[in-house]
Formats: sequence, structure tokens, C-alpha cells
Amino acid sequence: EDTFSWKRYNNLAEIEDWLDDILARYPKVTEGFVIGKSYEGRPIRGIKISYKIGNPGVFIESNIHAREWITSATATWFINELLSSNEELVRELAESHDWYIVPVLNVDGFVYSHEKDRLWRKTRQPSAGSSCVGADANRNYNSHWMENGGASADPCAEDYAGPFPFSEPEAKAMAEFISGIKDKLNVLLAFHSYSQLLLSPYGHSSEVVPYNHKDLMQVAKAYADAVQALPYGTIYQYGTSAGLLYPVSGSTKDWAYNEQDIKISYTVEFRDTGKFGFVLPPSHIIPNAEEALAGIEALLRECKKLGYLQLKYKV
Ligand code: 0X9
Ligand code: ZN
Repeated sequence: EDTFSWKRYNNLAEIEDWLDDILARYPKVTEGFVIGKSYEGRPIRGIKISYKIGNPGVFIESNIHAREWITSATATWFINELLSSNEELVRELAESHDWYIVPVLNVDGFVYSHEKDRLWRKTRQPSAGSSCVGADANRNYNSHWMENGGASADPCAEDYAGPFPFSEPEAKAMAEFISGIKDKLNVLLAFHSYSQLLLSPYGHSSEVVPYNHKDLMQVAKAYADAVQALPYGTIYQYGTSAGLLYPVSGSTKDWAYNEQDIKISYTVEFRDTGKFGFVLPPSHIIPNAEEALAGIEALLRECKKLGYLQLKYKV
């Protein structure tokens, strides 16, 4: 904890020590959890923050892609704000939702990106019959897996879908954990970088979702507007992954939407728009995190207005 800081990017050990410290400092409202183990056997840890029984649930997945360091830096800053801010809007945000946050999902890849290859993206599970290592865990979920050119079958590709759905222990652990609490989850956000985008389902198809596309756009607009209203706020675009970016099959947010009935589900692509890309200077950590906080606050306010934060289960 002495070395943990948002002035630089922290490695996995530093993040875990910091998390232990947070759990020790806020024992009444936090609970640590482990969703499972990575291929290399590391525990994949998260924190639940809950101030009262019966809140709507928000899940934040972060750093499924190893090199996207701004995501765990932002997630940890966000956790700290939820627990320690005295601002009324942040207190309200913290205390009227149940938060489930996994700061580093792809733990093996994250360690590898710190120790060996800064631009590593995938998991670290070897591929049978290939010398290439790892799959794109954000193509590995069992929802329209490998459909419509949304992933690659080539183990050497950066968007390799894996040999079969949930072949990657990290994606499988997420699926098992989320399935177990899905009745409590109203919202899922998957933190990524970069491009400054809010991406809604679908990823695998250029069709829009039949049920609530308009609402998903309205909620995304609330996030984008709140970010832009900040003194140094940047511009976020929003739309479907397939429409705005490229087809993506088997991603977390599509699986959550399609298979787990979590009807507010986005990928958030943080700063920047390409000047530094994945290697975003640490001076961006706090501004990016402040944008995320403002954006999420506005997003949830809009969700509430539209009726998406009603309890899905009886307490
Ligand atoms: O390609 C990806 O997985 C994401 N972009 S990134 O540069 N962070 O790798 C975009 C994924 C967006 N789409 C879905 N989650 N469906
Ligand atoms: Zn990503």
C-alpha cells in the first residue's frame, strides 16, 4: 500500500495489497470475493460494496485485455471514491447501488504485460497445435461465439476466440460468478481502452437489439454528456459495437445482455483517441477516472429514470 498510487500504473501485487488494505479499512460495507482462478492459477479477485440491503446491482469488469492498464487504474480510483468521497452525489451513488467490481480480470495477461510485453492483450493459456499463446477472453463467451466474423479462429490472432466457448478459465469464472448473482444485477459495464466510446449490444450483428435499443442510446448519451460537461471532459461517442467499431462476437457485455438478461450492458472504451493509445501516460489516470465517475453517475441516474434499477428479485 505504501507504493500504490494513481500517479503511476500499479502492478498486480500492488493492486492486491491495496485491495486488502481497502477491505480492512471498510469492513462493514465491503466484502472481498474470488470469482475463480486464472490459467496460471492466480485468484481473480473482486470487491463488493454494499451500504444497505436491497440495492440494484452494478457489475464492473475491468482489464479483461491485459494492456489496457487505464481500466484497472480507473476501477481502483472509483472504488476509493465510492468508499471515501464526501461529495453528496458520490455518496448517493455509492450507497444506493450494490457494486461488484473486478479490477483485473485477466490477471495472467496483466502480469505478463508488466513483466514481458507491455502490449500483451490475451490470456496466457497455450493453444494446442500452435506456438502462439492465449485467446481473447472478450471473444470467448458463449453468446454467438465465432459468428459473423466477430472473432478469429487463428490462435496467433489478437482476437482469437479460443478453441471453444469458455475455454479460457477467466471468462468461465466470470460467467459462473455472474450467473450466480444475475438476479441482483441490473447493469454491467466492461472497462476497456482506448477510443472514448460507449458500445451497446449487439457486437456480433449489425442489427440493433429488439427490446431497448432506444433506451441504451439515451443512457449512453447521458454518460457522454456528463463527461463532456467536465472542465477537461473529453468527447465520447456511442452506438453498437458492430455499428461504431467492428463486429465482436462472444464478448462479456453481449453475453450479459443475451444470456443473463442484464438489459443495461456496455463496453466503455476509455481515453484516448489514439495519440497514446494503450500506453496512456499516467497523468491521464485521474482525469480519466473523474470522467468515468461522472459518466457512471449520469448513466445510473438515467437508468433509474427509465425504470431499469428496480429490484429483479424479492429481498
Ligand atoms: O475489441 C474489443 O474487444 C474491444 N476493443 S479493444 O480495443 N478494447 O480491444 C471492443 C469490444 C466492444 N464490443 C463488445 N464488447 N461487443
Ligand atoms: Zn479491450
